[in-house]
Amino acid sequence: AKDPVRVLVTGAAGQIGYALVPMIARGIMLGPDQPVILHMLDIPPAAEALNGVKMELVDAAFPLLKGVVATTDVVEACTGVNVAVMVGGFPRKEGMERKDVMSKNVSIYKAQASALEKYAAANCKVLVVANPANTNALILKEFAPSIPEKNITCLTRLDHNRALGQISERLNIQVSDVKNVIIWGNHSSSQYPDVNHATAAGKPVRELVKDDEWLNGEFITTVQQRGAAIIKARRLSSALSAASSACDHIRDWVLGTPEGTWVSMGVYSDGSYNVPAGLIYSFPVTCKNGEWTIVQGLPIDEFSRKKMDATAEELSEEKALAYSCLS
Ligand code: NAX
Repeated sequence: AKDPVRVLVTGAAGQIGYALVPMIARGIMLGPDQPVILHMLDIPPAAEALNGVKMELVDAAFPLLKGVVATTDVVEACTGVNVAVMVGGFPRKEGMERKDVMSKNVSIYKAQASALEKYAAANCKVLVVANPANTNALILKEFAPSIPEKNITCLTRLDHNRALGQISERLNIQVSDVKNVIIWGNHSSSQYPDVNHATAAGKPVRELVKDDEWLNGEFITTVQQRGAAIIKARRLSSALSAASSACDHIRDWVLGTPEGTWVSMGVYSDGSYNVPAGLIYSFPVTCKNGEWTIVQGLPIDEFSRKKMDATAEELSEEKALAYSCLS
């Protein structure tokens, strides 16, 4: 039998946490033969709720679940973890300035970066879900210099999956037959969902849809605004789809992407596609042997270029704002 993998979920008493931890314990993130030990972190006001989640995990009697650590202590939470899913953060509340929210998250991610750097297992893979996801990941990278930058990523897989879903609905083709959409840039409404290289049942999506106006307009805004549409409908933000996509992100990263398929991940830019180096930016990637590689050489038209640059610009501004919170 395999040794258990330790998976940290921060913000585990929250909505996404509640959807995510049973998926991990059922083997959806790391595979049906991979035992796991869950480390769950939250803050003291949520300690009792967190303990309730732990009780439910015990009650569910998951065969793969070999242990549960539920704590409000960052060091205990981070010790020995192989995978860290960072869902905890400070949400924007009505009337709050952008800078105030940024400042709260910068201090959370700075502290958690230091704890991961000191106490996580070597080669720990980190996925930041909490918003502003790209910039939180960047702060985490800055304050955990000994963690390789390749190990620090943020979630744009939900946006990617949303794009697959919209194409599937429009063409009435199974979502499993749609692939190679791309989310470029920020996990925010400036993201650019790109279908120029996407296929459905092996054929180019643009040829099948035959409606460039929809693809360049409503399709893009629907994906960009999907989070808001879910909030309007549910009066709560997306949780099951976010949790499921976080599992997809880690599973593909660890176990590899299928041949001929790429996925979107927020990763540290090396300047590919003329995206400024030093931002955490969502790119198309393939994964093999536990490492992601940016898909190279895709032709980029003028329409795409503008949208890719605009979302990069927003990320540069976020980065500047985050740094201004450090001083
Ligand atoms: P909830 O407010 O339900 O849960 C957040 C949890 O984090 C709470 O239990 C809170 O006590 C905890 N927390 C706060 N500060 C913490 C800290 N310093 N250490 C540990 N835990 C802490 O939010 P939920 O709906 O679960 O969303 C979580 C985050 O995901 C939010 O930042 C949200 O904006 C972000 N999202 C990101 C998505 C993505 O695709 N990247 C999509 C879904 C989601 O909106």
